[in-house]
Amino acid sequence: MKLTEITLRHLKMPMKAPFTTSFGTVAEKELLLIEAMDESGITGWGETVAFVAPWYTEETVKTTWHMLKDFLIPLLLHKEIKHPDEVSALFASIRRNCMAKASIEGAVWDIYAQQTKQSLAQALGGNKQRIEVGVSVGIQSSTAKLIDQIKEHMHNGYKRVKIKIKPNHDVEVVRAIRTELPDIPLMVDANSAYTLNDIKILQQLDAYNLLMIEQPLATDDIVDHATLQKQLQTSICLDESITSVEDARKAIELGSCGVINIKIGRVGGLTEAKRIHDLCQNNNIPVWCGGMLEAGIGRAHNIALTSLSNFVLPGDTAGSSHYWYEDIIVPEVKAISGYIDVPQSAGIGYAPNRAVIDKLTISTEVYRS
Ligand code: OSB
Ligand code: MG
Repeated sequence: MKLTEITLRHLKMPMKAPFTTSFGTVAEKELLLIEAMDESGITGWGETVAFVAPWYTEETVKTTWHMLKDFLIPLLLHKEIKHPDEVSALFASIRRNCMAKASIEGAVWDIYAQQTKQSLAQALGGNKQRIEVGVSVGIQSSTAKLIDQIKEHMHNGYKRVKIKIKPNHDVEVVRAIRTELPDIPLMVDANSAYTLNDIKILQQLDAYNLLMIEQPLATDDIVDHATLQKQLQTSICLDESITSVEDARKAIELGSCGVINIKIGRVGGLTEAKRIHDLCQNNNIPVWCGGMLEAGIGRAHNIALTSLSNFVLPGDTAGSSHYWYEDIIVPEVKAISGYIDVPQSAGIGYAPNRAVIDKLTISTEVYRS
C-alpha cells in the first residue's frame, strides 16, 4: 500500500466525570484522530492517547501533532508498505514519541486488515471471540463514593476493579473496600507516586489479596521495582516503565514485575505491543491491555489487541458509556456482563461516526505531499 492522503483532526471530548490519578485530573479529553487513505481509497483510523499535559509520559497533544506533521507523515506518505510491521522500521530515525508513532501505525494496520479482508484482531493473530474487561476508577472525593462506584461496576458484571492510590490515600482506602467487599477482584495503580522509602506502606497492601500493584515507583525505573518485588508478596505490574520489547526483556530478566500492562500508545504501536505480548507469553508473564481514556477508535484497537491469547487478565477497556456521553464510532463499544465481543468484520470493525467527529473537531489539516 501507499498512503496518499492523511487527515489530522484535533478533538475535544467532554467526559461524564473527571478522572483523577496521583498525578492529575482529566476533565475533558483532547485527542488527535488520524484518517489515512491508500491509493485504492481505503481509509484507516488511528487515535493519539497523549494528554494535554505531560504527567503520564513526556508526550502531549501538541507534541503528537508536531511529530506527526513535521516528521512521521513526511516519512510515510507515498512510501510503498507491504506490511504494517515495516512502519516502526521507517520511524527508526525518530527517538521515542511512541504515542505519535502508534497513532498513525494504527491507521496503517486498519488499512492492511481491510485490504486482506480480515478483522484487525485476525490480522494481529488474535483468536478470542470476546474479551474480559475490568474498569479503572479514579480517585474520588470520599471513600464512601468510591465504594458505591465499585459496587455499581461489580453489579454491571465488570471482571475486576482497579483503584488509584497515592501516599496517604492507600492502605486505609483498600482496607475500607475489603471490609465491605472482601472477595472482589481488586487491584491498585499508583502511577509512580512512591519510592523505595515507602516500602513499609506498600508491604501493608500484601494483607488485602490484591491481584497486583501497578507502577508503584518511578516512571522510568526497573531496578528499584526489582528490589521492591523481592520484598512484596503481591505481584508488581509495570505500566509507565515499559515502552518497548527491550524494556520488557530487561524487566523480566531483573525480576521487576510479575505482570505487564500493555498500552499501544506507550509502546509505539501494535507491532511492538504484539512483540511484548509474545515475549511475555514465552516467559510466563501474563499481560493485560491498559487504557488511556480512549475514545472509540483507540478503544477498537485495544479490543483487537486484547484478542491475542496471552491477554489472560481483564483489561481497562470498559464500554464507551463508561466515559462518554456519545462516542465517535458506531456501534458504540458495549460491555455486557464484563465481556466485549471482538468484531469480526474487516478492519477495526467499527465505523467512524462522522456527525459526532465533526461536532467535536476544533481543527483539521490534510496532508497529500
Ligand atoms: O495508569 O492506567 C493508567 C488513565 C489515564 C492515564 C493513565 C492510566 C489511566 C487509567 C484509566 O488507569 C484507564 C482507562 O480506563 O482508560
Ligand atoms: Mg497505570
